Amino acid sequence: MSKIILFLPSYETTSIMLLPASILSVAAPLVNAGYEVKIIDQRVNRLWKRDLLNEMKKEPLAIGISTLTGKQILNGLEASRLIKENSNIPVIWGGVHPSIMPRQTLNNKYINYVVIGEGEETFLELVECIKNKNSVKNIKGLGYKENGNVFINQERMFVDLENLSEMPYNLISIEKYVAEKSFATGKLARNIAFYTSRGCPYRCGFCYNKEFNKRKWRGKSAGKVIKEIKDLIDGYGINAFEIEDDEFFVDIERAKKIAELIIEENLNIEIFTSCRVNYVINMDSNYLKLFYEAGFRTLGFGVESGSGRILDLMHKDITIEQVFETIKRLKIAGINSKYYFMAGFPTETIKDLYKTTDLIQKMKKLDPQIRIPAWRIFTPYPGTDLYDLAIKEGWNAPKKLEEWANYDFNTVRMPWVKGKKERIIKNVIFLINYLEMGGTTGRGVFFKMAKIFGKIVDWRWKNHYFSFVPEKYLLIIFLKMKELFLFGNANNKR
Ligand code: B12
Ligand code: SF4
Repeated sequence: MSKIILFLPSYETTSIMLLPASILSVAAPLVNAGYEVKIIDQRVNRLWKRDLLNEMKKEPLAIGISTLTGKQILNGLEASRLIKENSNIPVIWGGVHPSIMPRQTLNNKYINYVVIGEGEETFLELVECIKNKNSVKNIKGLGYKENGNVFINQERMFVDLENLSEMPYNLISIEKYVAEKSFATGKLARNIAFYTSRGCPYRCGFCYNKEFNKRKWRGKSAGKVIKEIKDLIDGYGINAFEIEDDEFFVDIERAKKIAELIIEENLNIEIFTSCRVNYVINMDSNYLKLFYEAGFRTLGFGVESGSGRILDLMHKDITIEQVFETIKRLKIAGINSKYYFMAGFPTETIKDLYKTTDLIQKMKKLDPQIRIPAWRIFTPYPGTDLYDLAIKEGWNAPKKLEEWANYDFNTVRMPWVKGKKERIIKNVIFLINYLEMGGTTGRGVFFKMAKIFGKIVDWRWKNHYFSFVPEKYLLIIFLKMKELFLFGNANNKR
């Protein structure tokens, strides 16, 4: 039986251990076609080097590596170098980053092929060609090198999600990816990442979707989604699902049908997924009640900025009024909500930043229970509209694959984020994290101490006084102590 290795590099930016969905999806059709697939997930395998070298001795046909933009690139390159220094096995890169930057990726000497876009069909065809020593020039969705030249073949159409093979969970130790807490409620549960659709029709200027998914949303049917949920319940005792779709609610009738079937079949599960505020304002109370009953206990929303100008710049296509209305409606429905923000957009002024902090304050006033998980730093990912604007505003885009390794959401690296602006952003990020740890809303002795700081935070928020935060250092010590006492074992938290 021919062998294929699939490698998922670690990203080091988080403690979350989500299912390695990218490589599992690519593995599924290979398994069906009779290939032996070995998955090495560097995030959960400290002995990955030993395992990779051992598997390479069994002469696999090819090794596939999956990467997003960011740290995974560096780790993926380390693995690729190891492979090339010890063998002639073809190295194939796939995933969001190589798909958007195929030429730059192929310019790296350790990489032979790039699979552009969804990998299920392309990778299988490539592996068959490698096995039979056939030409790859007609494989749609593939980039390759020949005589030192890079070639990019014709584009591939999207795969039909309805006909995709089941995820081959038997290739991994699934327990490594089951969290002990429901991501929707934080209660004890068996939580797993889950996917029901791909793509999104919106056009947010910082998002990969426009380039990667061409604004085309594709969803599995409600019946298929329910079958897959039931398989996870029956097979692995899962009762909490973190739906990681780009946008679950695009086809509202499908979403409604899924909710109805969950209730009808009495599945008794909890669900977290993302949504858009403009969807909620089109859902009446019956709709929201239905989703609550089906177990949708938390919804996540990208709001990004409190400045209308910045929202327009990024084509977010939402309004601040919709944000307030969403908070009110979800509060009544009993559904928790999280709102994600970003800072450091090109042309963003300090006034714009204050509009965002003002908005956060108003939102928290409307419902103190809402969560603001983070104020992330804007990063110009390749293939996005704001990427071009960032270059116009003076940012030097990476010229080589490895230079992209430093790009994630958490680092201030844009030339316009400096001086007072940088101080404000960094301090607000810190203060948001503090508020999120229950600083002003919790109970107990630590929280009482936190309340004193909470008052200062409130004052800062009201007066836009963020550029100098000396008590930050006291808070850091305090939070470290609190973490030590209260969250000593907190794994899988986000
Ligand atoms: C879950 C998730 C995470 C998880 C884990 C991701 C993981 N690798 O397991 C966590 C929360 C850790 C995470 C972290 C980050 N994420 Co994230 N994440 C997602 C999310 C929601 C789902 C990813 C997923 O599993 N999709 C399902 C699978 C089936 O799709 P896929 O991965 O694209 O795989 C298909 C193809 O790409 C291809 N393919 C993929 N790999 C391979 C390999 C081979 C060999 C082949 C042939 C094909 C192939 O075939 C697959 C099947 O068709 C996506 C959005 C989305 N819905 O896809 C964002 C997304 C991937 N994340 C994104 C970002 C920006 C990040 C962060 C940088 C954010 C941060 N905190 O800094 C970090 C990056 C971590 C790092 N690299 O350092 C961006 C990526 C942009 C980019 N240019 O890379 C996305 C697209 C979100 C967005 N809207 O912009 N993320
Ligand atoms: S709504 Fe979300 S998934 Fe869709 S384009 Fe905007 S950020 Fe991307």
